[in-house]
Amino acid sequence: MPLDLSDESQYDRARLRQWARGRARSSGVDRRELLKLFAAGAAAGSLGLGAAGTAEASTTGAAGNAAAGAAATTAAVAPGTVKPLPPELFTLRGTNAETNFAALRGTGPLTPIDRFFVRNHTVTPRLDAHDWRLKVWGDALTGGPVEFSYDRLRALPAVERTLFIECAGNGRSFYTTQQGQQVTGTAWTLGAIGVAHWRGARLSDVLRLAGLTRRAVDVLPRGLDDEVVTNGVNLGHVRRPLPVSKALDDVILAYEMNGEPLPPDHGGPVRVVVPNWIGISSIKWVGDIEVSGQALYTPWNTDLYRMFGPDQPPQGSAPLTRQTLKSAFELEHGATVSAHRTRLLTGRSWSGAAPVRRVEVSTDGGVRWQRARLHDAPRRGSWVRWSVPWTPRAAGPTALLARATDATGRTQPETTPYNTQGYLFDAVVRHQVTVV
Ligand SMILES: Nc1nc2c(c(=O)[nH]1)N[C@H]1C(S)=C(S)[C@@H](COP(=O)(O)O)O[C@H]1N2
Ligand SMILES: [Mo]
Repeated sequence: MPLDLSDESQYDRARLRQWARGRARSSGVDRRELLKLFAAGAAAGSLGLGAAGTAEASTTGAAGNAAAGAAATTAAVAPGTVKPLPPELFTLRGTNAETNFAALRGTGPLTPIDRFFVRNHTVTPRLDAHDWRLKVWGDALTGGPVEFSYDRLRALPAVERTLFIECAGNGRSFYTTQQGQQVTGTAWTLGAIGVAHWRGARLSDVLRLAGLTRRAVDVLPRGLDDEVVTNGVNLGHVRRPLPVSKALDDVILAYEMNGEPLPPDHGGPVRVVVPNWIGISSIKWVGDIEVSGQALYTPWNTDLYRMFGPDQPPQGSAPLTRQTLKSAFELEHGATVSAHRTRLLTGRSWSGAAPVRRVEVSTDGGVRWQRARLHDAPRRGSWVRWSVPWTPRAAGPTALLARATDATGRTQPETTPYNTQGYLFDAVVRHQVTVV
């Protein structure tokens, strides 16, 4: 290997040098077009695709970004999903559907498919497993392309894991509502996460069968959903490179979710599942995987899914990888609760870094804290359910707060450092309720 790929910052610096010298390919998108997009974004005061842009930002024109709020134009965009999205279970945000946390109350550790959030850049494609092929190709293989049918993939040794998929922008709206900051992108509250039990083949097995060589640097899965067009520029199919180190470590090509064939909205017949990394890594409807001896660039690891802002390098942070630490109550925002009646407050906490170790809850706006009771054995990659009994006394508005600490020792902070696209929010959320 030319590089120590376990060192992500070294890896990224090497990529940036290649990019600057024009050696890295931008994989389908003309590099000058991409540079034009960056320039346009910078001129508009925010790097990256603006509110009318795409990816995390794409649907903001329709759903209203956090900054524009209710004043956003209401374009006629509705999620192009196959499954129904009833208002009790989901809040619609442009082409996306956010899980209502209150709808998880009483459900088990796995998110039922009927309430698992959907994040679509365009619309859910209908693909037939029998016609589906995965083509693995690229200059870091020993030979030409190798194809896998659905049956061939299912015949490989299967792995099963319970893992969350969480959008990098989950919690984004709180940059605005709690921190007073303007950010671009879909204004999620905390419901852009779901936990499922996945079954599939190891990506490492598929890559080895395809003739992976030691020259490999990047592995680029690409979706079969429509190409993404933003600001008149066609960005091509959704795709984001993985360093070969991660691709060989624990990545799954999943064909089952919660014991069912992978449903269309979640990438059926086959999607990538990248444990603990931001949702965009887990490419749905995967159709081909390029294995390259050079660093690869797409809009999803250059302009998007890096941190931009005053405290970041001009080209942005390194591409984002691991998810962060969060907690959410299984309760409507702005709920009304009765005084003098004891109720059980329930919620969930999770971390991309380590198992959750402790959850504390405050029912008085953050003055006093008590330990929540954990209902699951904490495991990395999943969440823990927790509860605390609460007897509200005084009538009036109050804020419920939940704060998790994970096994790295990290506790959710009071504020999250700003970045223009509102990624990786991890501060304690003030859940407003009214006692009557
Ligand atoms: N092909 C394809 N893969 C994709 C996407 C997409 O639009 N197209 N969205 C990504 C993003 S941003 C997220 S957060 C997750 C969402 O997965 P879900 O819709 O199953 O919840 O899928 C990722 N994979
Ligand atoms: Mo996402």
